[in-house]
Amino acid sequence: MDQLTVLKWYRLMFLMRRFEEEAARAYTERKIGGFLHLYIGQEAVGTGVIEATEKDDYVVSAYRDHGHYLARGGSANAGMAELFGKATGCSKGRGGSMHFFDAEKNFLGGHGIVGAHVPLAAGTAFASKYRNDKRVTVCFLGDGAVNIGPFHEGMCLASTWKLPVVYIIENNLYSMGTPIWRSMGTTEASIRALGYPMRRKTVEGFDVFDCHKHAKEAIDHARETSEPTLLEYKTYRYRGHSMADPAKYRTKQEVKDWQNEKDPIMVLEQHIERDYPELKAKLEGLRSSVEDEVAEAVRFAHESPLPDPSTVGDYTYV
Ligand SMILES: Cc1ncc(C[n+]2csc(CCOP(=O)(O)OP(=O)(O)O)c2C)c(N)n1
Ligand SMILES: [Mg+2]
Repeated sequence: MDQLTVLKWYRLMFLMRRFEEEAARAYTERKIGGFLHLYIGQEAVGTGVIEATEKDDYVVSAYRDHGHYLARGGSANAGMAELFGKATGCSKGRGGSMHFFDAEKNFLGGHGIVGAHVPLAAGTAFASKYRNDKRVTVCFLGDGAVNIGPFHEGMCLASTWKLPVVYIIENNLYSMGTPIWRSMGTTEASIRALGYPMRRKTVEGFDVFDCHKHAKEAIDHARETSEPTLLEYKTYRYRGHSMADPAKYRTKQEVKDWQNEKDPIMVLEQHIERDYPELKAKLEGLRSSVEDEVAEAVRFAHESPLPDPSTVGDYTYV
C-alpha cells in the first residue's frame, strides 16, 4: 500500500472514533436527542470496505452509520450538525443519528428498520445492471439483520437476477443484548447465504488492510460479472447497542480483552511500526488535525440554526 493511503486510512479511522467520542459527550450533555448508536471498535471495516469502492458506487447503511458516512467523504460538520438536529445537517436536521444521507456522495442512508434496506440495495444494483453503468452497490448490515424477512428478499433478488451488489455483514457478535450464538446457534452469520446461489465469505474485521483486500475482491467481482457476494466481517463494538444501553449482557473484561488484542486503530499502528516506520513521526500531526476538525464540528453544530418550523412539511411525501 502506498504511504499516502496508509496515512489517509489512519486519519479516517481516528476521525471516526473521535467524532463519536465527542458525539457521546454531547449526548450526555443533552445536546443530542433520540438514539445514538456508536460504531467505535468497527472502524477497520467501514474504512477498508468504502475505500474499495469507486465514487460512483452506491453505499447503503443501517442505523450505525456515522463511520460509513465519514468514510464516504461526508463532512464532520454536517454529520455533527445532523446529530444536533440542526438545519445544516447532512439530512437537514430531520434524520438524526440513524438517517445520515449524502446523495452527492452516493451515500443512500442511514436506515433504522433492521434489514429493511437490504432489498433497497438490490434495487439500486438492479438499476445499475439495467443501465449497464458498471456501478456497484455496497450495503452494510448487522448480524441481527440476517434473521429477518427483508434480508432474505434481498438475497433472493440479488442472486436470482445476478445483481452487482456486495452485502457486508458487520458481525459484532450482538444484536442489542442478544449474542449471535443464542439466536443462530453459530457465530457465522454468512451461512444464511447457503440458501442462495451466491458467493459468501467470512473474514476478520480488525486489520484495515485485510478488510480492504476482501472488499476489493468482492466489489471488483461484482463490477466485472454482475454477481453478488455476502461478505461477513468479524468485528466488535465497544459501546452499548445505543447510548441508552448499560450493556449488562457482557462483562467489562470481555470488552477490555477485545480492545487490548484487536483494536483496529492499534492494529494499524502496529502495522505502521513494523512496515512503514518512516510514517510514525507523522501520526501525531494527523491526530491533532483530527482533534481540530472534531472540535470545529461540535462548534459548528452548536452554533447552527434549528430547522425553521415553517419548513416542517418539506421533503415529505403526502
Ligand atoms: C424490524 C426491526 N425490528 C426490531 C428493531 C429494533 N432493533 C434495533 S437495532 C436491533 C438489533 C440489530 O442488531 P444487528 O443487526 O446485529 O446490528 P448492530 O446493532 O449490532 O450494528 C433491533 C432488534 C428494529 N429497529 N427493526
Ligand atoms: Mg450486531
